[in-house]
Amino acid sequence: MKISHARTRVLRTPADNPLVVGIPQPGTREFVTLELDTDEGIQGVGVTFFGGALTQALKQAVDDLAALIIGDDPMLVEAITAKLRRAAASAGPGGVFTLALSAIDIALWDIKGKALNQPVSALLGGYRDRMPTYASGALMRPFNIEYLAEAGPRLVGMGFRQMKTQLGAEPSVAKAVERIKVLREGIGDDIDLMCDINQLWSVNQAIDIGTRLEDYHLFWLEDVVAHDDYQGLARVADALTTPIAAGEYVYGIVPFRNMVEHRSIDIVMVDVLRVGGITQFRKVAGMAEAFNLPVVSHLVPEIQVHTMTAIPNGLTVEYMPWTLRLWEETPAIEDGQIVVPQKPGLGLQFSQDAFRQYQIG
Ligand code: SMN
Ligand code: MG
Repeated sequence: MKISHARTRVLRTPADNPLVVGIPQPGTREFVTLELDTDEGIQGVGVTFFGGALTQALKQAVDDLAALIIGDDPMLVEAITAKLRRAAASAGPGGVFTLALSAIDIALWDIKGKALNQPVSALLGGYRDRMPTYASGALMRPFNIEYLAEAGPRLVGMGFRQMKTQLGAEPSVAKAVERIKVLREGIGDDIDLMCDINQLWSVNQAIDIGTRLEDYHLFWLEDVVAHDDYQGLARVADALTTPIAAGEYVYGIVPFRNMVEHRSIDIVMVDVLRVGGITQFRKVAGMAEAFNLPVVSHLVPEIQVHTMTAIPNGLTVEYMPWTLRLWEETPAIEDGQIVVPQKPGLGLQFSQDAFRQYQIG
């Protein structure tokens, strides 16, 4: 089998989240999609984003990389990605290059699954056919406390057993603690509650506020300080009983080595686009396993359901619905668990309606 053709598009969608009810969500998000064809009629699909103002450049990067692999055997994923790394030279290892590479890597795994008639989850290891997932993007930092009091129980009513909120913009420590108190009281003690700081605290703030939050039994505190302050993060992880999660902001696999070596994190969060695709995700998962650490996924649940259910140390899949409208059908959620589609490959097909409605390039 040979790669025969690549087609990329830029889609601009509304920046909403169906898990948010009754709050206007202005703005848009942009995604780059990839359809990678082979001479045997099998097509692989991929997606990438985080391009910001460089989204057109990201599309171009996917086009330029894909042009280099026309004629290559799509089953040889490591050989292809190694070739693309060499070709990109010093445009890597992070940033637009890696985001573009990830779209190609994801499409190659989709092709491999379709060619071998197996879901990608099974190809990668096949540990289970479903796993816990948590509602994300629904209890955000700008939303007021009255909204949190309503929205937390509403997510429980929708069947979620886990959910994530955010802190980091409150005018006082007391206001930060109050938000978590209200949420915990609303959802009860049996629901897992995570909290994302998105790098907004200093080490001292993280230890101070984190200590005061211990009573509310958070499932994890995420990205409490700057993502590359591995030693600072380790001080926080050491000071708190609450598990510390991080990893979504780093590019490639090497920063994970630094985080686990410094004992900066208790939970390894992997963004499949920033890490370099499915191929690199597996390597980080293995590294985490060697350190007895669980792995959690970041964004694109429809893709991460495969990476996460393949591994023995997967903890929970982030159910952030941003990309779901790009596809005809996405993985089911049953009893708070995300279910692996049993179709070959990723089990995903781009929605032609989404292309018609949202394509801008
Ligand atoms: C997040 C980061 C980037 C984009 C969307 C959401 C957030 C998360 O940190 O963990 O979901
Ligand atoms: Mg996060």
